[in-house]
Amino acid sequence: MNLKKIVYLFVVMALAALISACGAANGGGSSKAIAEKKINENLNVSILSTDGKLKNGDQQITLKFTDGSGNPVEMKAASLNFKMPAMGSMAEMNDAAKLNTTGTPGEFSGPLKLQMAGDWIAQISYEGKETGKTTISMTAY
Ligand SMILES: [Cu+2]
Repeated sequence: MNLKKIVYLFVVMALAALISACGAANGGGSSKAIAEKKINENLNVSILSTDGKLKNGDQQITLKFTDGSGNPVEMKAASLNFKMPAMGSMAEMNDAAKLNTTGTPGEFSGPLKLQMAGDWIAQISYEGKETGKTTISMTAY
């Protein structure tokens, strides 16, 4: 290995360390988008998790509101419930995320426990400069 290669490797490693440090500073929270929806020209909502997947069982989930340019949109309150309509003899299921505000405006995060894998309807409500409700169809694995 020549010196150039060693310097190059060092720079790559330093960058990798920097990127992972930024990730950790992000509240150690959920950071990969699972689903996104454009509510209107000025408002988008996205659902994020630590690994970018919606899972059967326990997980940490984040709800994030942004404007058309990707900047945070502050909300006073928001909720996220996962509903599975009744299927045959199985009654309707509802699993709500226990969301809290985070250090980031327009971002709410908390634990979620889904009872089963399969298709769920994410029911989102929000209160802020705009107030409303929306749904996103999602699949848990
Ligand atoms: Cu079910």
